[in-house]
Amino acid sequence: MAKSKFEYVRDFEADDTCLAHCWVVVRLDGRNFHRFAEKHNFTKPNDSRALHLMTKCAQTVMEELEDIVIAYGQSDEYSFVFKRKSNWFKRRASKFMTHVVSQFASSYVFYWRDYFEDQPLRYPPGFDGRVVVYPSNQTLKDYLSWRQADCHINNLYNTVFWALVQQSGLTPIQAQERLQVDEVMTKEVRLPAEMEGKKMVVTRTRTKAVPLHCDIIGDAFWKEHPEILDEDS
Ligand code: DGT
Ligand code: MG
Ligand code: MG
Ligand code: MG
Ligand code: MG
Repeated sequence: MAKSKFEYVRDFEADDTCLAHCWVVVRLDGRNFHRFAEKHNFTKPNDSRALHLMTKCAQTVMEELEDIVIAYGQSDEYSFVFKRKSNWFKRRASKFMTHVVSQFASSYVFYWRDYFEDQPLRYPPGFDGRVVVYPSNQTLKDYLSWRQADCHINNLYNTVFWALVQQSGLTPIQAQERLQVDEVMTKEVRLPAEMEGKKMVVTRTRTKAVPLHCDIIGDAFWKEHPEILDEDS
């Protein structure tokens, strides 16, 4: 087919190919979920319906899209890691990001009723997305650790801190001292009892994505799941 004289406009498209052999991470985040949580009567600080819905959406993304090896989520955000050698859509960042975010957002609406039952969805939620590439296993693990540490700091710490102050009558300083034991979070921890002895297969894109609620900062998780960072998976 002959090229039209208009073909040249393609040259205006920017090249957004992700650097070869790097881990590609897409992180999405709910738009103005401060308001969304209020309008939908989310319980504070954690609404288990909302969190489980987020995880259902992440599972859907992992099952519908190619080459995602792990996803990590907290609050109104989720990160998806594409394998280093993925050549999905020729590694175009915009393709990775838009497919992840649109699949997630439509799933959020599609599965809303399964989790919120008698709480109607009052307006369409939105999510932003970004792509970051990480050049080594260590930087990827540090990225995921950063997100889990963020979760820990924002969520667990504040929850327990205010419970100690408001419900147990401790002073803020006493509560802070009590929470010093949080240091153990940086040590290697065991997987939850229900996961022990279980063999998990997560290397194939089309296998079922399984939600785990465990520490990913320590080495135990990564030793238990060497396939995630395996270059040839
Ligand atoms: P953004 O992301 O800049 O558009 O604005 P927000 O409001 O989404 O801010 P962000 O993402 O930094 O913070 C997440 C908000 O979502 C935060 O205000 C608390 C709310 N949120 C997330 N999960 C829960 C939950 O389980 N329960 C309640 N009550 N609120 C939650
Ligand atoms: Mg934000
Ligand atoms: Mg948000
Ligand atoms: Mg957020
Ligand atoms: Mg098309």
